[in-house]
Formats: sequence, C-alpha cells, structure tokens
Amino acid sequence: MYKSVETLLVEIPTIRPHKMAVATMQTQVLVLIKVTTEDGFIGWGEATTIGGLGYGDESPESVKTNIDTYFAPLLKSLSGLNVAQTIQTIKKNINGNRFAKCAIQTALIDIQAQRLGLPLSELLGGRLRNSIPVLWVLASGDTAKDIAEAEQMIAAKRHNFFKLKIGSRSVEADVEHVLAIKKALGADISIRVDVNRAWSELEAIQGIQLLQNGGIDLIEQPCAIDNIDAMQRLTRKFDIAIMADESLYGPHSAYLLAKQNAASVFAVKIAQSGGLTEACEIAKIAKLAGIDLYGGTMLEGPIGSIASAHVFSTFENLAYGTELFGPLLLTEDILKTPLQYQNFELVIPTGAGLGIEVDEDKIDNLRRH
Ligand code: MUC
Ligand code: MG
Repeated sequence: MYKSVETLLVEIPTIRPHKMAVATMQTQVLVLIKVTTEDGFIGWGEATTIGGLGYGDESPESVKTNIDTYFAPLLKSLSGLNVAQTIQTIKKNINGNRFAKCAIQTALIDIQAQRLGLPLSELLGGRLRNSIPVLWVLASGDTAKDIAEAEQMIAAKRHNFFKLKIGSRSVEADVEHVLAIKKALGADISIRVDVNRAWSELEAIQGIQLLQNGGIDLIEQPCAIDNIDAMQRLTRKFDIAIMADESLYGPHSAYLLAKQNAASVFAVKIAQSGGLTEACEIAKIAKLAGIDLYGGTMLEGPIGSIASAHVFSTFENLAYGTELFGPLLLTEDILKTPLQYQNFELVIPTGAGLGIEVDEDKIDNLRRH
C-alpha cells in the first residue's frame, strides 16, 4: 500500500539571524517526509526542529536516520490497515520519536484527506475558522532593529502582536529591552516574551514582576523543562499568563501540567505533541482544565506550518493566537504558490489534504545529497 517513504533535509538561510536563549539560527534545516502510495497518492509531513540538538532531543539527522531505518520499512510492510490502525502499529513498534511520528501521521492523513476530497482539517473534527492570527517573533538581538521590524510588520498588515526572545542576557538587560519595545509600540500592541527556560525561579520572580508591571501579556517557559513545581508557583503567584512550551511534550505532559495548575496557557506544537491527533487531545485536556491555547511552531517551513494551521483551526479556544510565521523567516519557498498571509492572519487552504502544492524541483535544488 505504501510504496516509498523519503526523508529530505532541506537547508534554507533565514532572512536575519534569529537569536534565542538556546541557539542562534542563521539557517533552518527543514526535515520533510514524502510518502507515496502504490495507487499514486503523495502525502507530505514535516519533522523540523530548532538548532540541531540545541532545542530538543531529536536532531534533523537523527529523525532522518530513524525514519529511513525503522519507520519506512515498517510502513512499507503494512497492508490492509486504515490510517488509525497504521498509526497505532507504529506507536506499538517504535518508542519516542515524536517529530518523526508527527511527520508520518501528517503524510498519512494528508493522503486520506486527498482520497476523500476534503481539507485535512475536516478529518480532525472540522475547522471552526478559515484563517488564524499569526504573531511575529522579534529576535534580532537589537532593540532599535526590533522596533523598526515590528513597525514594518504592522504597516504591511502582516502581524500586529509580537513575541520577544529573551533569556540570554541578564534579567535587568532583558527587561529594559522588552519594555523599550513595549513603550515604542504602544498599549494596543500585545507583547509576550519567551525565556526558553533560561531563568532560575528567583530570576523568574524578579523578571516576571517587572514585565507584568510594564504591561507585558504573557511569559513563555520561564524555567527548566522538568521544573513543574516552579511553573506551578509562578502561575499561582502572578496574574500575567504563564505559558508552558518546552514542558508540554505530548498529551501525558499536558495532563500532568493541568493537574498541577502549572500553566495558564499551553503552546501546542504538532511535532512536540507527537502528532496531529495528539495535539487535538492536548486541546481537549486544556479545555477541561480551563487552560487557554496558543498555536506554537518549531519554526517549520510551509508543510509543517499549514498542517499546524489545519489542527489549530479546529480548536474551540485559540485565545492567544498562533506563531505560524516559520515560512516567512526563510529566504526561499518550497511551494508552487506561497502560503497566504493577509490582514494579520494565515489563510487555511480549502483544497483537499493539506491544500498546498509542493515544488519538488525547488526542493531538489536545496536539499542535502
Ligand atoms: C519556541 O520556543 O517558541 C518558536 C518561535 C520562535 O521564534 O522560536 C520557536 C521556539
Ligand atoms: Mg517557546
């Protein structure tokens, strides 16, 4: 039934250095999965991560090796199973590997949606919206450049809320940088910060107090991934939204965070969740626990970003919008028609499957051989 499973590493320079506490990106390595069926359907998925092993515990190279060595032979050996049974079989036979599992699942549901002639969102319960708000991340490392970049984005009607990457300087220097940007952009523009787990609990208490006083709207992943107790105390202590990002890695972690009141917002990422249906499960846990949602990214290119958009379009509550700007950070596109960003939102395609047309010639030129 599945004829081939290819994993392509496609390296594309970013439009400017993207500075985070965990890594500075000058290029992004897209990890693309192409699944071809015996009867001629092609499904795409993406398993991109950030900064090699700088961000997570899977690298582009490890994802490719594991797909080529384990996932592809298993998938090609299966027949007579539906998509759900295929995914269940993969989960039974392969531990961990959330990014690879997400990419394979995306490709399989893409194929199934094409067979049915429906947008992928309709196989996940159905979309509630046709476009979703997308913020921009200011991460040039320079306050004046960040302000100019934000003003440009607002004027072009591309983005009207922003996330700032902090955590690589002292708390005082970071707070000064953030509040200068907030002051320049004004009260109506929502500003959030992502600490990428760089602060101790004491630094977090100091930093969050100052940022809350300065009118910042949300603090993302202030402390270490496993320090759920600190996340819980910070969520209790402050009125400002505390968002779990790296601490949220699949439905079980969502359950534990919810049970311990260790976040007021979840940054849902399809790859970190281990799949599209798992991301939907996290949204359901959040709903039951009264936790707000934000659509996160691993800075994927257009394939992972639009798969995420299909998922997020089904969420009842998307109170904090999304950050699906990954394709806009890259100097090259890999689609025949670029994703549509207009009026501060990303438009979710209405065509069958993911609803995009991948340009394989462009990929061939850019991929690592
Ligand atoms: C993260 O931690 O949120 C998402 C946007 C961005 O700039 O970095 C990523 C990862
Ligand atoms: Mg984050």
